[in-house]
Amino acid sequence: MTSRPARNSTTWWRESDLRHHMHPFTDYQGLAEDGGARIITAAEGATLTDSEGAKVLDGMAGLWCVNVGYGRQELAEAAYAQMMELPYYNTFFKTATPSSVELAEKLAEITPQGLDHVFFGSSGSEANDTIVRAVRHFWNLEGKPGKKTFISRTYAYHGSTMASVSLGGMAAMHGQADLPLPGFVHVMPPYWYDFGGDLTPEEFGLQAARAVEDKILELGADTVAAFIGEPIQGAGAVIIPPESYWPEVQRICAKHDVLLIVDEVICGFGRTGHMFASEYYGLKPDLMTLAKGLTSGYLPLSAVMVGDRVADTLISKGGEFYHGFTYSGHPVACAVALANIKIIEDEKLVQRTHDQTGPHLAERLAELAGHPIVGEVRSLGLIGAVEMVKDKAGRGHFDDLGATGTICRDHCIEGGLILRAVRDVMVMSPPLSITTAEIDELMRILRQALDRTAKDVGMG
Ligand code: PXG
Repeated sequence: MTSRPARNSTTWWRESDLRHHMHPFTDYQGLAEDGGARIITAAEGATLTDSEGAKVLDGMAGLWCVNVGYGRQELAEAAYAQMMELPYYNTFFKTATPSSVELAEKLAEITPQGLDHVFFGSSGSEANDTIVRAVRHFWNLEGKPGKKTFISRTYAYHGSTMASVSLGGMAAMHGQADLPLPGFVHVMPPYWYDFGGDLTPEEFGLQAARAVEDKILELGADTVAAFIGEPIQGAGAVIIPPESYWPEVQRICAKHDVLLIVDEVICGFGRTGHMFASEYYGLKPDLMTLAKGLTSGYLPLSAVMVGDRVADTLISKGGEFYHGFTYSGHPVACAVALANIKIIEDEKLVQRTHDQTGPHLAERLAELAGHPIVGEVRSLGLIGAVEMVKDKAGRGHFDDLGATGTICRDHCIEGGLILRAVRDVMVMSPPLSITTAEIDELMRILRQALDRTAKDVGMG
């Protein structure tokens, strides 16, 4: 009989994890070959601790979500108090709970004007599925049942359920399940670095927006339900559109009576130095997706903000909306969201990101722009990216796209920093509570990782 390692030791967790746990977005054989998962046991501020006591700076705020940072007692207390009072009740069958009501009102207050109704779920994916259901129902009620197709973009990420992954523009995800579903199409993203050629960013922004109009005209506006976009494409590698892009997309959607859905799952709750990126880009969405920073990831919760036009029709003509989740409006998650928004407001985290930490990150990133392996740096607020390339002058990628990103990510981890690599782009999205000294530390480790990566690929 083989003896098993002591329970609750690193080896036991790793072995047991490999035996039973199927992780998201994971190559299971690869994980086993690497000796299993790193076990994260604790966190405070922007720093994680693993089961061997190693400290690591979390440059990703978990998965783009822990906006207020780890270790917030207020959030634990809000959850505890709500659990003692009422741990669960549903919002089906003409019932509500005080925290779900209060949160709906708060979200109507802080989101852009005209978004006054909320539908709750537990994840960004559920929220985007809800939007697909609501929008199709809306056009049926409007007497335009032909308007069913959703236009999105290559490299978009809107979730992992069948409808939300169809909205997304990730080829690898589509490939594994014969997706996208019918009725979901994709156009070029506003990614100047890759697709802009000789155009200026502003010229290219207009061209990328016109790709939306071309698609509407190709399909016929009477078949197009909505356009969906993240203000800044996060998981796509922090694609920050040229300033000309969003006003033109907004104009095109209005002209063809195509609903505009803005997915603020990553950008919302201060990430860009604005409470919502829609404020920065002057967007007036018909629907908005919220999750992640809504609770800073302390509990799962998402919200669809439904604009007046869609809400009025659903309410006045819709009858029963046959849609919902057991945990829609979960009272504990809503109580935590309220406490989380209070922290963001009380500590002026949005303003701090806008005035202090965001500009500091941008300045420090700019210092990396001259590095031989760096093609471009980009950021807005506390979301940023470093694009690594083989040919700096020609904006030319490495042949084995993604390999250099993996090397650099591993060097970051060795140095004590967690960043994500998307293709060969190092992306970052630290907690909004990060200090400028911690940003300096992040940059020190990243620069060292870039130096080592450049050497590894023969460019150092
Ligand atoms: N919309 C956007 C813009 C997202 O970034 C979702 C929707 C889906 O949310 P849920 O809660 O269903 O995961 C997301 C999620 C990555 C990564 O590797 C990004 C996300 C999720 C998982 C991994 O960058 N974003």
